[in-house]
Amino acid sequence: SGEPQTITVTGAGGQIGYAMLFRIASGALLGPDVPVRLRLLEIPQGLRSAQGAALELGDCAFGLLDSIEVTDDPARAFDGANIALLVGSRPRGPGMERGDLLAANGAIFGPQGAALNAGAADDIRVAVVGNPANTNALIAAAHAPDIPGERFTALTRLDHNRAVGQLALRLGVPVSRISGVSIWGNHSATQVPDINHATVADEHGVWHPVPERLAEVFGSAPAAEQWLAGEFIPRVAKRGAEIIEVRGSSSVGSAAAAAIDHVRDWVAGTGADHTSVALASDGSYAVPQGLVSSFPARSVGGQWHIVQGLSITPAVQLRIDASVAELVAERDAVAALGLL
Ligand code: NAX
Repeated sequence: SGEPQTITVTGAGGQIGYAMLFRIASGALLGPDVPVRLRLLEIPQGLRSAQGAALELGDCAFGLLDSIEVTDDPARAFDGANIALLVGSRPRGPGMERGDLLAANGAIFGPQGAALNAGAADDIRVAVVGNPANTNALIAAAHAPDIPGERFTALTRLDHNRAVGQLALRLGVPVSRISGVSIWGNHSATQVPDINHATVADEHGVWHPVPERLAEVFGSAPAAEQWLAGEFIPRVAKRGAEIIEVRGSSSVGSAAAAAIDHVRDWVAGTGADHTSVALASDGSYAVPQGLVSSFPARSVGGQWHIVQGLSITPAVQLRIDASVAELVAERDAVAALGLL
């Protein structure tokens, strides 16, 4: 069996943390051969809840679970961390201005970035789940000058998985027959689900372009476009609100599953299909360098590589421009607050 890996989960006393911990400890993150050391970081109000989760994890007698530690000290939590799942954040309260939200999260993600910089393992990989996820990742990275910027990512895999799920449903195929979906931009209502490079396998395993299949399903290409703009994109972008309405509580299990997919693919590789991940732009697709934006990406050799050379339709480009503009505004706002 492999060397134990240290996995730090922040907000571990919250809902997504609770859903995530059992799967991490059972091997869903790093596979059945890698023992895990869990570090659960909470603020003082959340400690009891995290301690309760730790008690239950012990009761599972997971063979891979090497140890669990619960703490409210970021330095302790990130010491030697190989993987950090930054879930705890300050959600937007009623009447809270965007500036207040960004400032409150800067006060969380700045110090956590500094603690990662001071103590994390050389191979640290960071996935930010807590919203506003892209900009929180930007802030954390800015406080970790010794960690390569590419190690800071934010979660858009839930949006990606939702898009795959909705497309599969409409085409009447299992998700395993869908490939090549992309999410661009911010993890927010401006996110851009893009199916223009997606393919769908028929019952013989032959892959067909999704835009062509949709045009067949809807009778014409314009009718398919109408479905994409009027139903598919808003449904994916507003799925969180739909879940709250139906379930009476926010997305928890699917968010935890997406975070695990994100890290597992980062470590183990994506194979032929690409996925979506928010990472610091290298200037690809004219997204300003350094901005943490979602791209279609493959993981090879433990590193994300943005899929290059995709042709962007004019309609998608307009949406990407709006989402990137939102990210630039968030970055400028946190820069003005002195958080970068
Ligand atoms: P909860 O409120 O259940 O849990 C958050 C936990 O974080 C709480 O226990 C709180 O005490 C803790 N916390 C707050 N500040 C902390 C700090 N400085 N250090 C350590 N812990 C801290 O929220 P939950 O439903 O678990 O959601 C967590 C975050 O995920 C929210 O910001 C939410 O908006 C975000 N989401 C992001 C998604 C994505 O796709 N990127 C989707 C799901 C989710 O909405």
